[in-house]
Amino acid sequence: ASQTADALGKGLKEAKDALTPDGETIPGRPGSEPATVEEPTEPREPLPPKPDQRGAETVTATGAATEAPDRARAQQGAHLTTSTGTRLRDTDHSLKAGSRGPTLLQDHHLREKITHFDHERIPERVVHARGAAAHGYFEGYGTASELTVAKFLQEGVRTPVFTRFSTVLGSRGSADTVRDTRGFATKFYTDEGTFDLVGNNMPVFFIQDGIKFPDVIHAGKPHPDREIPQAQSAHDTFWDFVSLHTEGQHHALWNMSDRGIPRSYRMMEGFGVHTFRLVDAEGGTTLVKFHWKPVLGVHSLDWEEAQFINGVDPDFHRRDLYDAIEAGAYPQWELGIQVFPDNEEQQFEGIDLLDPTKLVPEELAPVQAIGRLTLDANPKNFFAEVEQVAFHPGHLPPGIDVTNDPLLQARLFSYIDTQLSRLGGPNFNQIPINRPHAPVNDMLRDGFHQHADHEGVAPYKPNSLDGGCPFMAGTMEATFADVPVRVSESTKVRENPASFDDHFSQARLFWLSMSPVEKEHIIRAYTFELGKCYEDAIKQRQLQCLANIDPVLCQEVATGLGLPAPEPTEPLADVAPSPALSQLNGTWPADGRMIGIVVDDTVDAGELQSMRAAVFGAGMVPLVVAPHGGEVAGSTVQRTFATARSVEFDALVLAAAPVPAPDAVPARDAKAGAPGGGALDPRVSLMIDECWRHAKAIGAWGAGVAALGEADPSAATPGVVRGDGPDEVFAELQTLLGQHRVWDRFPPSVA
Ligand code: HDD
Repeated sequence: ASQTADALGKGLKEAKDALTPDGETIPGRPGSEPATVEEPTEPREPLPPKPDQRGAETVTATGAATEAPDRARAQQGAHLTTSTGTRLRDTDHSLKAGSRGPTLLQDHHLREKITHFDHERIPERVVHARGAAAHGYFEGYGTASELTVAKFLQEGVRTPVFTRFSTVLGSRGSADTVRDTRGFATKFYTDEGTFDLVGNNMPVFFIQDGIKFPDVIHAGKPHPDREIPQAQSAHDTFWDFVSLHTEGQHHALWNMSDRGIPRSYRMMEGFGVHTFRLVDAEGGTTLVKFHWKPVLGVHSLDWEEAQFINGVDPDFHRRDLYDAIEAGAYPQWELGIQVFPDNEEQQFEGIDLLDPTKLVPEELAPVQAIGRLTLDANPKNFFAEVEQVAFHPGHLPPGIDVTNDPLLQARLFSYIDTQLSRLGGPNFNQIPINRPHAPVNDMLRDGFHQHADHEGVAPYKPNSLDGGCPFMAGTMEATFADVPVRVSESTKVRENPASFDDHFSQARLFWLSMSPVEKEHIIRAYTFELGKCYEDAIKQRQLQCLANIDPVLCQEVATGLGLPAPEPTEPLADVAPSPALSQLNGTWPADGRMIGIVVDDTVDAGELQSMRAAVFGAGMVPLVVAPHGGEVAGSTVQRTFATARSVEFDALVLAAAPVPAPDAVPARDAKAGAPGGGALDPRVSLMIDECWRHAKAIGAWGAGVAALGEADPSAATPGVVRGDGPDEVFAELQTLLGQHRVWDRFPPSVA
């Protein structure tokens, strides 16, 4: 409690530092000194990383041994040097023939500095270009031990990991909260070789065969002539493709649902999508689908809110992940598997397990937890780690294998190939973030960016000159062994099995599984996206697809577009809903949520302290929002009315009803003469209005109740809490936050 109280007196940064799960204060950055205005002039060693950061593990290029920590550091010594270690006296002036003369070609430092800068950028990923990542660890529960020999899944085994989250369509500099699928890729540095689980936050994909990947991505990316729109599917080429290529309809429906706009990377599910094969100690096999279940639950933004955020804070998800980890609110997921028998049909309850446009409802095959992922450290260097990390679905440890899913098969080719141009050659697994933690002896040699200094003369097998080394593993040792799966068909064909022709039944299953609120959001999303298309023919073709999914969905979207709703062209599938697909089915921890507290200079210091203490005590972050910076009632102000926007907060608390000071703020902030202009500062009424529209909990006590009265005359509005004091108000807000949003504020228009 005293640590919390201490933290209350400090700014946001320090306050967050205090928010470790066990309540301990994180010490300041070791070796750092308080920031000074002057640039230090005395040479000194580089500062170590901040406490919340950790770089790639310092194993050697071949993973064989650990380097001495000092040798592994990128910056050494106190002095500026050339890249070859010669100390420099001046880096501000090029070498010239006289102070007004031309620059001399012999200035090596100038040329080295500029040349390196000119080549600082590498090609961004062709998909998933924008992302954020964190280090952490995975602990196996041992519950999968009977199904797989994979050691990292055994009970209590702890494996370092690096997880990168991403959007799919946008460029590296695009915004975080666009409507899109999110990548969820985890690199497990296991003792038996690296395992990459390269999944998404949706369990199905747009295409059934990887040969169509360039088609779907060309359709989703900006138009090739003007390169707009950026990072979104709300345009003609995307809807042209998915309305013609109807196997994409199920995934498109997931994108139009709230899953397309997650509240946070920390609050997303992850899916391996494909069916994988586990191999046990006797060589027996089982088919599985991987699931990541977030401890914080699955939550989403409101679409209008997501659009605002793209302008107000395009780095919203990246910031949220880094801030939470820095504050000690470490995000966690459980890894789970759905288990199916590995028989010749590769079907389960009539669902084709090799078709990546299909999911298996959890009601038919429950997700069984097999381990836990914790992300507990931020990257030290974004480029070195997040940009250069290279995942590959074929990076598999003993005990996990692929299936014949034709999408997965094409991926097995694509991911090495793309790194050749993105990371500039075949040695990308020697980049520190990609280095395996298992010993490596691979007989791969030379090539661009070779960092390993290989010994011996015989990188071939068989050899006698290097004593026969490296040797093949014996039958009793853990190796990656190809499962002798019978290949059922031996004729070469370019075709899919007939079961792949069902494109609508699971889209209907997803639709029917949604709650009324979620259905309404889906209708709005389609109406928005198709409303952004120019071609009526494309809108009509997509409406035809919606008719084959559900007539209500089709009719509602058609009404919004002002177009007739077509009749279905095939019978509606008779499917049972899967309640597990709905996000609105429980209460969840609210760790790391942001609570905006609106104050002014009239606020009671003790009450404000109580509210902040209550928010901290619940593992959330209070942000004091005031008319001016500095301090109010002894508390540091984290946001002013000029810098705060409602979208940053999960709930808003009013401790005051700030009145505009006509002389102190520009006329339009004083709302003077505006229609309906009142006594409340218009920036505060906007915050309240937006929080209300976005179904966020709003609380007020004391003078703050008057602010609510003006913006929301209906005392009965759900999720609007009026109380006598801060504790009472916060207790109710906490309950509301457990359900994420107050959706019952707006009765949905569909059943
Ligand atoms: Fe892919 C990146 C996920 C199908 C080709 N993909 C990439 C990333 C994720 C996924 C999360 C980013 C990894 C990172 O953070 O670096 N991709 C998927 C999922 C798919 C899928 C879940 C279907 C189930 N992908 C897919 C196909 C192909 C590719 C069918 C090609 C045939 N994907 C790539 C790529 C990328 C990539 C071009 C771009 C950058 C990279 O690989 O390293 O190779």
